[in-house]
Formats: sequence, structure tokens, C-alpha cells
Amino acid sequence: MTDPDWKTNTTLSDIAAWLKDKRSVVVLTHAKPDGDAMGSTLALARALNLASNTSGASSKAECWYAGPMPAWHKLLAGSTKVRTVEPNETPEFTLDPEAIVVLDTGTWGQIDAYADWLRARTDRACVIDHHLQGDPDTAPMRYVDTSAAAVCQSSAELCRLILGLDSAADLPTDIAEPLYFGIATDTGWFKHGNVSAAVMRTAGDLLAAGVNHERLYQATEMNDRPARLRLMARALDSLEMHENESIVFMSLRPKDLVETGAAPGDSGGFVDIPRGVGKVRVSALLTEIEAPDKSLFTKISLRSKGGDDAVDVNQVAQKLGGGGHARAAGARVMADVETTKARLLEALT
Ligand SMILES: [Mn+2]
Repeated sequence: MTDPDWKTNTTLSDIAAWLKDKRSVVVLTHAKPDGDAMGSTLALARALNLASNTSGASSKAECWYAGPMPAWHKLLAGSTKVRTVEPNETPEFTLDPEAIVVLDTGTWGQIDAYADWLRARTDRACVIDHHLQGDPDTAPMRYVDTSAAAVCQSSAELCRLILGLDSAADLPTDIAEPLYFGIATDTGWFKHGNVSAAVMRTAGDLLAAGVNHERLYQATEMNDRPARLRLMARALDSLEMHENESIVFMSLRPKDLVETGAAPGDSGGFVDIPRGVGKVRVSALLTEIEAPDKSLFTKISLRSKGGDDAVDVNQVAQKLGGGGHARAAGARVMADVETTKARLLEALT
């Protein structure tokens, strides 16, 4: 179900033209950024900085992220100017840029670390997203392509336009690499149902631009810390099966992180593991988090398997105040993990 007000009202060429003469740009994305979020924002910042250096203008773009950050974030960011806000940190934002671009989300709840800052500046904001829901008041300019597997597809086209290139295959490798990473991760490294001819064409162009996909895969997906494996063991140990083993829940509590020495970002991808079981239609990871005021809330990550009897987890997440995509969605429930489990099971059955 798509929000009728949540739709495109501009084009990528108009966004490229709008960004052209801006001297300062802040590029934002959702909290706990994934590959698509970091890939799309880094690529855009690099393209804007490259364009400004070429023209001799003083235009400079930087990316802001709200943690927890994934293990590979420093590797992907390299020397690009980024600012990271850790969870529970109350940041002081004083920068007053000429333009703000929000990528891979348009939902206030996913950008709450800098929501007050952005609310005072939405007049110069633009959202580029591929999710089915968003808050139209985050930006007057919106480009929403819900058919895109990753926002990096749109970001690749925007970078091409900003740099005036004929093809994404002509992008500099340091711009192509984060874009490829975003497309690869949002498609489960080209496994999920969202893979299309357009996805493969863009990915092919990015490889032609010099991306070393094997090195990128090794450095990001095969470079876990041992603590992540210990946390995975906890998650698997918590496994519960419902509805004739078609629904799987895994849960993590604050003590699981402490006792395994894992970081909050270490649970990324766990929710995909149960999908390998034939009977499983829906997999959920519930992570209980203690807020600074000691109250408990639970983050839900939901995945469903494709096929004729596929469950639309976006609709399930919406019942709990969240959203996302048909096969991957999430929600945040202001309750402990046991209460949240009961509410999720009710929403699913
Ligand atoms: Mn995405």
C-alpha cells in the first residue's frame, strides 16, 4: 500500500541542476545505515565534490550518519568527509548548508537524530527514496522510485548527471564502488526478487567503471569480528517457530550484546538466516533495547520469502507503526521483547 501523497514530484535531472550551484550540501540517510544508505550518500557527496573541484567553485558536500554503524563503514567512507552520531548522543548541529539531500528514507522516525535540525530547513531539502512509505513533509522535492531495488540505482543516475557523463560506466571508480555495494547489498548480492534487468545493467556499468567486486565482497561480507559469530549463536539459540514452522522469531536482549562483546550493528543479516529453511515464509529478528531513561523498546526486522504465497511484511510492519518493502520491513515497538513478540504474532496471523 502506497501513501497517495508519497510520490515523485521532480526528476533526477532537475535535482542535478538544483544541486549544481549549491556551495554547501549535507547528505543524510536513515539511522543504522546499511549498504544502500551509505553507498548512495557517499557516491553523491563524492560526485558533488568532484564536480565542484572541476569547476573551481567552493562547493563541498559531506555525509552525516546516525549509528550504530556497520563494521565496514570506515572502509567504505575512506577519506570522504563524514560525521557520525552515536545512539544516545545528543548532537549539536550548527551547519547551515544551502542544500540537504536525504537518501534511502523519507520518514521522520528514521532520521530522528537530526530531525529538529532538518525541520528548520526543509525549504532546501530533497528526498530520493525507493520505499513504499514516507512523510511528504520531510522535503518539498521528492524523487521516489519504488520499482528500484536500491536507491543506489537512482543515485548512480544522479551522479552521472552531475558529472555530465554518457554512462554510469564512465563514473570514477571511487564513486562506482559504493553504488555497486548498495545495489549488491539491497539485492542480497543479486539473489532477491527485486533483481531486474535494470539492476543488472547498472551493476554491469559499475563493474565496467572498475569496481573490484571480489575485493569488496571479501572486505565487507567476509570480515566479521568473532563477537558477531558469538552473537549469531545467541540469536539462533533464541529461535522460536510458529504456525507450523512457517514463522520464525529470533530475539536479542541487551545482555546478549554485553556478554558476547558484540556491537549493536553486529546483528545485521541475522534475520535472513532462517529463510534458508524450506517451510519458513517469514523471519523476524526482535532486538530489545534499553533507552537512556531505562524504558525498554524493541526493534523488529522482518523478511519474507518470495513465491505465490509470499507474505507482504510491509503491511505487517505498518500494523505495528513501521514499514519498508514487501519482502523486507521493520518497526519499532515501545514495549519489551515478549510483549512485542505477542503483538507481532497477532499481526502475522
Ligand atoms: Mn535501500
